[in-house]
Amino acid sequence: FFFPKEQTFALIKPDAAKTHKDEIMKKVKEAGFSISKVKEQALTREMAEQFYKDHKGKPFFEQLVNCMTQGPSVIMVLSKENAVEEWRQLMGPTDPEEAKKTCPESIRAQFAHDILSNAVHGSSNTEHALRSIQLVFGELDAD
Ligand code: DGI
Repeated sequence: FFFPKEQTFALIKPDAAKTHKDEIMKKVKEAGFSISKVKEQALTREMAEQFYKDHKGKPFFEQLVNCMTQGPSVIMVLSKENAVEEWRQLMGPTDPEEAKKTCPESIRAQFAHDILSNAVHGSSNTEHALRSIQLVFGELDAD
């Protein structure tokens, strides 16, 4: 039987895409993820707002959207068993200071600048992942 692997939506944020892309990609592969799709592209405001719509109205929302749209991100679809949860584990806690204490091997412990420019993004559940994948890759596939 063939069991399709779970997919998640993952992204290297613009500042880390400039400075730590190769090191982060290496960790992705070493953790056993297959990179099903990848492209480098600056997010539109619409995309950033969709990924973070749960945070709309919070004091850091504007800054977050600006940070996410300021330059090209490395945008990926990652496949692995339990991909959504495993990618979030590899990212580590949102705040890099906490990440350094509790998950020193995580991407954020090693490459995040601060809580906002924290190197990577990943969907929090399979439904968000599917919606984000469609938003970024869906329409282009039809070309
Ligand atoms: O899924 P995560 O990125 O780990 O975390 P999240 O969904 O709670 O937050 C999304 C992004 O919003 C996070 O990567 C950075 C930003 N953020 C979250 N909490 C704070 C924050 N930014 C600031 N400045 N302060 C916060 O408390």
